[in-house]
Amino acid sequence: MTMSIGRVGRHLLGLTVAGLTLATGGAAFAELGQPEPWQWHLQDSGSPVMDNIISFHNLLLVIITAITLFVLALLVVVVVKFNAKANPVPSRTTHNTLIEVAWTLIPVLILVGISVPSFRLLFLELDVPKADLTIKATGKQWYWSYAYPDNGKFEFDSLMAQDKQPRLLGVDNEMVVPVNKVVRVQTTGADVIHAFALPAFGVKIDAIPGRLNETWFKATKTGMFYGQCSELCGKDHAFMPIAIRVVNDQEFASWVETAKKKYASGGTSTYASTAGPTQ
Ligand SMILES: [Cu+2]
Repeated sequence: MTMSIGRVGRHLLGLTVAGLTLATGGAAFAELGQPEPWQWHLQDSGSPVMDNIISFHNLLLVIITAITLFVLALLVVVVVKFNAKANPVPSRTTHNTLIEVAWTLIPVLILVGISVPSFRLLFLELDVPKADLTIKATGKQWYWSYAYPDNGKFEFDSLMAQDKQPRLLGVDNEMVVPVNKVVRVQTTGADVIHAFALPAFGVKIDAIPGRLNETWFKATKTGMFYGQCSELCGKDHAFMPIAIRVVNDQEFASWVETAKKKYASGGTSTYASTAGPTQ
C-alpha cells in the first residue's frame, strides 16, 4: 500500500514537473508577440517586465499546485479513514488550539511570502526607469493616437486595417520603437476610458480622460508585437488594436525622419492648442 502511494506520488510529481516545463517552455514555439489559436500559456516575453511576470506566474503555479494537492490529500484521508463504515463511533472533539493556530498562521505566512515578489513586480512595472524616449498614447473611440514628443513632436492615428494580418490586430500606422531602449508610455483618453495593453511587454494601463498615466517597457527583441484596448469603451472596442514594431536604432532613426514629414499635420490633440479631439 505504501509502495503504491509512493509510486502515485512520484507520478503526480512527474506530471507536475512536466506541466511546469510545458508552461515555461511552451512559449518557445509560440508566434512572436501575438496570440495563437488554442493558446493556453502566456505570450512569449519581449521585455524584462514580462520575464518577471512569467517567473511570478510560475512561482504561484507551484504554490497553488502544492496547496491543492495538500487539500486533496486531506480530503482523501477524511473520506477513507473517517467514513461511517470505517469509523462508526465519531470523535466529539470540537477544538484543537494547535491546529487552529497552525491553519491561521501558515496561510498568513504563505500570503506574506507571496506579497514580497508581488510588490517587487508592481514597483518594477510602475517605477519608470530613466527613459530613452517618451511616447504618448491617446485612446479614442475607436483608435489610438501616438505622439513622439522627444523625436520631433509628431503625432499620428493608428486604426485597425481590415486587409492586414493578423486579423483584428493589424493597423495602418504602427507604433515604432527602438529595440533595447526604455520607452516611457504615457496614456490618456480623449473621450472615454480606454486601456493600453500589450501582453508580450507585460503592459496594461488605463487611458483615462483628464489624466496622464505612465508606464514603460523595454523591448528586447525586434519584430511585431500586438495588443488591444483593454477597457470596454463602446461599440468598436474590439476593433482598436495596438501594434508595435520594434526595430534597430538605424531603422528607428530613419523611420523618425519619414514620420516627421508624413505626420507633420497629423496631430490633433497633443500639440495643437486650438483643435480638440475630432468626434
Ligand atoms: Cu476599448
